[in-house]
Amino acid sequence: MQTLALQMPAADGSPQSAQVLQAVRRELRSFIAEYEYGLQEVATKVDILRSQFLLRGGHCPIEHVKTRVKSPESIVEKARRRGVPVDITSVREHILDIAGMRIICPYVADAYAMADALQRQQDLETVHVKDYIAAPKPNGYRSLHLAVRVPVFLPDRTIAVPVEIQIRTIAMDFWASTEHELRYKYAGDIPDHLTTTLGEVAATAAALDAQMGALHEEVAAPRP
Ligand code: 0O2
Repeated sequence: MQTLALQMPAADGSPQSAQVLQAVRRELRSFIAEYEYGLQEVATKVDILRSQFLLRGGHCPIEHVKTRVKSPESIVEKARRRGVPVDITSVREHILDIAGMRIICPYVADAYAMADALQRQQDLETVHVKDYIAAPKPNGYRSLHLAVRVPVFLPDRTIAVPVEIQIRTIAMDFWASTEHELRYKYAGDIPDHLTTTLGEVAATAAALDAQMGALHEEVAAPRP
């Protein structure tokens, strides 16, 4: 069961092959369901944090939240790209972003505040933190990535489900969405002149974040 391939075997029309297909479908459904449950658990935590920030009447560091579970095709593609065997056991262990949450914040300081608020939660195990805000990728990508494991209580056992939480500002998200679309359009090989433009826009977005952050601090400070 645990080494079942993540891809559908070819059907040959025989009753045996129909049974195998049905078993693979069931296994795949329950594999994906684990990640959906993990996302629900983390989404509840983020909802509670948002509600608390709003109840306190101050600034809310959460602009909006998106979640997604990677499609089986995309899991297989990532496993191949990383040299991970395409079976459930290996994928479970090595691909940590099957469940993904994106938290969009107004300001850079909010992104770090959200990361701290989540890391303080004792039942969330932090697997790693990648700070692409402090150290942006060469193409200009900025974001804070937390890979966590969240406990999910099933009827007969508890599982620790990996969830990747990407935390970024509105400006970082705007840039990343367009860069992602361009990467998709050019199948990963973005033409040089667009790569240059993306680099320039990333610098503009970083400058905007810095200026908006400074203005927000001014708003929060007592009036002289
Ligand atoms: P999708 O469609 O968002 O799920 P990898 O670099 O992916 O082999 P790792 O360690 O998972 O390995 O990388 P990392 O740096 O933690 O990034 C994982 C995710 O961050 C990506 O998932 C993207 O969502 C996002 N990301 C990372 N770098 C970039 C970038 O340069 N541009 C944009 N737009 N997004 C980025 P996937 O699986 O690539 O895609």
